[in-house]
Amino acid sequence: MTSRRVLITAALPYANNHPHLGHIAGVYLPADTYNRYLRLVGVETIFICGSDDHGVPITISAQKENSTPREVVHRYRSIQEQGFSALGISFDHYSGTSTCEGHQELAQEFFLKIRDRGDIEEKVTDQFRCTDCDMFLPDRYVEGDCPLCGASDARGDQCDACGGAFEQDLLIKPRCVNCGSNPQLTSTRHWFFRLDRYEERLEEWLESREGWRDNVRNFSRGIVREGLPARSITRDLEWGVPVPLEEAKDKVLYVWFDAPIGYISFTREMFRARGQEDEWRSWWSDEDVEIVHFLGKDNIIFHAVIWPSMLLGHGDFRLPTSIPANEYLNFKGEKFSKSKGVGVTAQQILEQFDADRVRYYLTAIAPEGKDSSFTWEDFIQRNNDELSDVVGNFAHRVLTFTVKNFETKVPAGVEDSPFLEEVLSVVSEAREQWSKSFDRQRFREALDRVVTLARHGNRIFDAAEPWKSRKVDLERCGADLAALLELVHAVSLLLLPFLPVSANKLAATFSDATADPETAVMKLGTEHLLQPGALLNPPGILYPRLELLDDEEEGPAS
Ligand code: B3M
Ligand code: ZN
Repeated sequence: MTSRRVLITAALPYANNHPHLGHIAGVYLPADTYNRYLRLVGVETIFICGSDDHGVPITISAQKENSTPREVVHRYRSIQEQGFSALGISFDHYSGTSTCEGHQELAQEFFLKIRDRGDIEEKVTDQFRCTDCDMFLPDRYVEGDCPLCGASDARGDQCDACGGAFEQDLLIKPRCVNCGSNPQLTSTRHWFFRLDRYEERLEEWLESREGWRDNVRNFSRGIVREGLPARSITRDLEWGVPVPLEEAKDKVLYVWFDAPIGYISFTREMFRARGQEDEWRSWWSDEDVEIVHFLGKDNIIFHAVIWPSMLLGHGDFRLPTSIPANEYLNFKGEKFSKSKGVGVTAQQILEQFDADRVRYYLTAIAPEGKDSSFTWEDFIQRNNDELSDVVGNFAHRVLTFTVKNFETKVPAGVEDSPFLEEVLSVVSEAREQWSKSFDRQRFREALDRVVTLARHGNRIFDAAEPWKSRKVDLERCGADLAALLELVHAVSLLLLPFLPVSANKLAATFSDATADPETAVMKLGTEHLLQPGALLNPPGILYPRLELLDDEEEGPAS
């Protein structure tokens, strides 16, 4: 039996913010859920993430907070790690681009290898420079009026108000973000990645991708077909990976050049820490490994066009197998945004609700094919209508009935239940569809399969009427209950990737049968799996109904 191997990454968050539900729903939660699913069905995986420490976002935060980039990174990295772990998002390794052993060297190696092929060229260009601050003002360091729509807070070369992009020198009334003074266009030398040389190979590769989400594939192909201009990959900054050239001493690599290399350097760091010196290499170079990058849609171009070009230019590593990018989760009609104070952070919601409630809702409304919207009312309602009234209620009915009438043990005689066949058939159908949805990376649909299974459970419970048979034919009643317990067991296992804490509690009811959940999942629906007479360990009410708080519009009080 050849074992399948999947390397999962989640986009590296800039180390300057509190993770909010938009990030979680779009990137980290689906990645974690997918990882849990794969492990549950016996696939070998590694799950890699860490912080994106370099670049202008971090230096601006440091200046605003009157601190250093290193301090900012240090502080936010632990905030982010805590947020992720509180939500049950468990990486095998969480590192950071400014601290990972060997990251800098690997990024420099990429630069030099690509340059050796002749695919990096130098150009002198005009960039804004602030004389008062004595520095060049890359990207977001300069603000001004948008040359396209006139909005007053366009940043660098793009405007959030109209979504337009333009050359930096077109910005009207430019000002330095630091000190507000008027910067001057000044010439400076930079290094450009000749993406045009990769167009054909990218086009061919993108065309051959099967099973990708349309948004990702079409968008990337469109960009490549339009033609790829050379992209500047160096910056006049102090914070970052130094450009490995004598003549570029005061420059660093563009943050988007070094960040994705973190996926590789973090993998290497993890294996080395485990004492497996060279194991990382096979994960990045063996043909059988599937490399899956989870990210938000604003990162597609970097992962589906630029990063593959970098990998081709380096030559030793394989290209991503799939790039499940999500659309946005909105909050009251606006994109979640820390800087604009729109949305809810992981920490805020976890002060009021268990992680599994958050995981449930964010998966149920995951912005997979299009944007979706978070509202508090809907959060409460989906949790109550589905998790409490369908899943929780079904498990609770079956289990309390067993506790009261069958000494908390799996009753004997399941084969004699006329409902067994139907139970096995809905379970095997759910199990199969659940896998299919997961394999297509449709997590929302996979979750829905499980809720539907629990709905079947409630229906079968009603049809079996154990409260009646109990009085006339206790054996028959027990047989039906045993069949229904099979169904509860199946629900608990299929929920494991989504709701690690509560599903584990439910699965622990059947400790005999779930000692080895991997095998149990494989067998679901093929035969009955519970041992007659096995003692159960029911969890009590798993999903009590949630209340909408007074301050519902604003969400739970903080
Ligand atoms: N830090 C961008 C972002 O947070 C960036 C992702 C890097 S993934 C290599 O949107
Ligand atoms: Zn200035």
